[in-house]
Amino acid sequence: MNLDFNKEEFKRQVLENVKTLKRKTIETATKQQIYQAVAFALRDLITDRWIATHKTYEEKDAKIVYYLSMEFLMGRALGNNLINLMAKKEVEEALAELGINYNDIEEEEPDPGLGNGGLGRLAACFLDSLATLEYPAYGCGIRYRHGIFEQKIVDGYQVEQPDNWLENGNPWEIRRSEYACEVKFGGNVRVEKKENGEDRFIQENCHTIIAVPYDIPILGYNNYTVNTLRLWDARAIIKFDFNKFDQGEYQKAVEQQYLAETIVEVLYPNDNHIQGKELRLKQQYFFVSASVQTAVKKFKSKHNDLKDLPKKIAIQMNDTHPSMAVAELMRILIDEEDLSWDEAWNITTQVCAYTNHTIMSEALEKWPVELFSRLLPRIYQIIEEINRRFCLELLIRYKDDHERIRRMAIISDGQVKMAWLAIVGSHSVNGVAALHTEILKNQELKDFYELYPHKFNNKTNGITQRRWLAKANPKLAALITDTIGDGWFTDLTELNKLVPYKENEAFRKKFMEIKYENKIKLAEYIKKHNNIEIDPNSIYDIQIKRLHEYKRQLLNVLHILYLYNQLKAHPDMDFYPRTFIFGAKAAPGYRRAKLIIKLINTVADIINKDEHINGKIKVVFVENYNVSIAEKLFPAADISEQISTASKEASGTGNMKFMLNGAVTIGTLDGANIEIKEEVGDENIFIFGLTADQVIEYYKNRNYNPWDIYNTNQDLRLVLTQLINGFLSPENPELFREIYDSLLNGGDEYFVLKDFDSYAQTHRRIVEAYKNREEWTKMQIMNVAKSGKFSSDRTIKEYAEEIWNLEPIHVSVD
Ligand code: HBZ
Repeated sequence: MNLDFNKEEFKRQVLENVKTLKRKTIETATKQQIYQAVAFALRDLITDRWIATHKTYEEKDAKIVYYLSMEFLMGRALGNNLINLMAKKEVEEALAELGINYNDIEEEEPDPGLGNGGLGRLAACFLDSLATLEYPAYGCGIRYRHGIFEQKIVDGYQVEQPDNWLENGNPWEIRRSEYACEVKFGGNVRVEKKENGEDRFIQENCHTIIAVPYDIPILGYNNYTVNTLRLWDARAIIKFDFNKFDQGEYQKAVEQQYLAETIVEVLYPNDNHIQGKELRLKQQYFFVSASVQTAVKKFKSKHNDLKDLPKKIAIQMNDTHPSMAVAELMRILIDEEDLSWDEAWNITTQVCAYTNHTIMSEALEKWPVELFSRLLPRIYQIIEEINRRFCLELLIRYKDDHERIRRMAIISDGQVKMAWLAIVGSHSVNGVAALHTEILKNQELKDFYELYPHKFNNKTNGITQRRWLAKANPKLAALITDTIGDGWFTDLTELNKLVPYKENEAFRKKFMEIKYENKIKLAEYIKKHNNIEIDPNSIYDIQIKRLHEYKRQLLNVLHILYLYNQLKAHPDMDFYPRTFIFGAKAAPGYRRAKLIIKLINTVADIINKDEHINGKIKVVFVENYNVSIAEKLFPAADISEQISTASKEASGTGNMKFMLNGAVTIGTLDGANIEIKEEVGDENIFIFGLTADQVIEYYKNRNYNPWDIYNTNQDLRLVLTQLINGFLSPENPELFREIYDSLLNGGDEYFVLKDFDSYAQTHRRIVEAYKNREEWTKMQIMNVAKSGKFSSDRTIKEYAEEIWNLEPIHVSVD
C-alpha cells in the first residue's frame, strides 16, 4: 500500500460522510449514498498529494503537456483509484467491517462515458500512464452534461436514451470557479493602429461565454503524483443591472444562461464520422480557447519572455477536433501579447503537435467558411493569414504545380480543412500504428509528407495494464504476480518472463481455471441481462467495438448464419460449441449500422431458439457496451475478433486488451494487428483476408465484382439469399434488403464477400486448434507474455521523449 491508510480513521470518515452529506446512518443509507461517502473519503486522502504534485511542478518550474481532447472515456474511477493507491484490499476490509460489500458499492458508480470509442479511451489510458510515469500533464476537455447515450435493445433495434451521469453529482470533481475564463464568439474584428504603426485587432460585439473548470484527480500507480483532468463547463455572463431588471431583462438573462449551457449539453455520438454542426464547432473553440488561455496564463505567472513558451508547455491535439489550438495560440500571442506574426508562429509550431486517428474520408473535418467566419471571425482571419503565407511558400517550392497547391491549401472550395491546419501549425504529426503512419505518409497525407518529412512519426497505441489487467482480471493478475512478481504493473515487458511457464503444466492448469472462472462470471452476467444461457465450455468468440461498416460486424454475423446453415444441413456433423458475443453502439444517425444491429439480434433470436441444434451455437448481443462492461468481457474471451477491412482501422486498442487477457486473435493485417502478430509470432495468431495493399489496389483499379463471389460460392449465396427471402423476417422480407444491396449492388465497399471464404477457413483452423486444450492454452499464455509492447506506458514515454521533450518530475510527500 502506498497510502497512509488508517482503517479505523477511514471507517469513521465514511460514517461521518454518510451523516453530513446524506443525513443518514450506514444502516439507512442507500448503496448509492454509501458509494458517495466512500468516494469522498478517498478524495480527502488524495487531496494532500494532489496539492503536493502541483506545488512540486511549480517549484521545479516543470514543463507541462496539455493533452487536448474532445473525449475522455474514463470509465469508473473508484476501483481504478484503489488499484493505483494499492489500497483495494484495505478498503474492502474496512467496508466489510461496516457490513458493506465492496463490489455492490463499485457497481453504484455511473460510468462517465465522455467519449465514443477508441480515441476517447486512448486519452483515458494516456492520463493513467502520464501520472504513473510522473510526467506533468493536464487532460483538457469538456464536462458534457450527457455523455454517450445509453443503448437499449427493443425488439432487436437500438434505442438511444440520454445518459444522465451527473444525476447524483460527481464526488471526484472539484469546481474551480476561481480559474474561470471568458471565451468569445461572433461579433466583428476592428483594426486600429498601434503606436509603432502596426495593426492591432480588436474583437467587438462578441457573445462572451464563461468557461468554468471542474478538476478531477488522476492518480499515478504506486507514486505520489496526482495530475489533473480539467473539464470545462459553460456559463453565461449575467450582468445584474437591477434598475433594468424588469420582466424582459430577467427572461433574457435566464435564456442566455440556457443558451450558454447548451454548448456542453451533449457529446456528439459519432465515431469516425463528422456531422458538421454549428454547436460542435462551438464546443471545439470553447474548450480549446479556455485551455490555451489557461496554459499561457500559467506560464506568464512565472516567466516574462514568451519565446520560452515551448520550453515550458507542449500541446498535443487528439485528432483535429482541437486543431483550433494553433489559431487560438496565435491570437493570444499576437493580439494579447503583442508579438509579431513570425515570433508567434515560431512559438506556436514548436508547442503544438497533432495525432491523426483515422483515414476514413468521412471523418476528415472540414468547416464551411461561412459558418466558421461568422462564429469565429478573428480565428478565421488568423487561419486565412496562415493559409496565405503557407500558399506563398508552396508557390515558391512548387512553382506552377497549381493542382498540388490547390490540394494543400488550408482554405479551399469554401471550406476550412482542419487536418491541414493541424499539420502546418505543428512540429509533429503522428499516426497510431506502424501501418497507419505509412498509409498517412504514402497516401492520405503524401503531399504534406513530401513537404515536411521531418514532422511525421509513428506512435503505436497502447493500453494501461492497471485498468485492463489488474482491475479487470484480478485473478489472472494475481497468478501472474505470484509467478513472476509485480514488476509488470509498471513495466509490462516483464510479462515476457511468463514464456517458459507455458511448458509448466501446473501453471497452465491455473491459467485455464482462471479463464474458465471468468467465463462462468460472464455467463452469469448474460443470464441476468439477456436471459440467455451460455455454456462456459463453449468457445467464447467476442467482437466488441463501435458499430461501423469498416469494422465488419457484418462479416461476423454472415459467417454465424453460414455455420448455422451447415449445422442444420448436417445435424450430426462434428461441431464444437461456440458462443458469439457482440457489443456495439451505432451512431444514432447511421442507418445501416443500426440495421446491422437488428440483423445480429434477428440471427441471434433464430439460432438461440432453435432446439434442434442443441445449443451448439449461441449468439449474444450485450446491451450498452461501455468501459465497465468491457471490463467483464475481455477477461472471459477465447477469441478476439479484429476483422476490419485492411487499411481502415488506424490501430485498434481492443485488440490489445484481448491479448493482454489471453484471448487469441482472428484478424486482418490491419492497424496494430500487424504489430501484435510480430510480437506473438505467426503461430499464435490467426490472420486472414486481403492485405492493405490489395485493398488499395482494388480501390484504384475498380476491378472487384462481388457478383463473381455470389456466383461461385453457394454457401455464401444461401446466406445472402436469406437476407431477402423472408427466412430472417417473414413478416417483412425486405427488412434487410439494404444490406443485401450494399454487398451486391453497392460494390461491397468493405470487401465482406471477398474476405468471407478466407475468414470461414480461418475459423475452421481456430476450432481445430482450440480442441487441443493444452496447445491452445500455450497460445493464450504466449499472447499474454508477448503483450508488453502494448502498454500505454511505452507509448507515453515515446511521446514524452520524441515529441514533447518532457522530463518526469518526482513528487514526494513528507
Ligand atoms: O482511434 C479510433 C480509431 O478508429 C482506432 O483505430 C484507434 O485505435 C483509436 C485510437 O487511436 N478513432 C476514433 O475512435 N475516432 C473517433 O471516435 C471519432 C470521434 C469523433 C469524430 C471523429 C472520430 O468526429
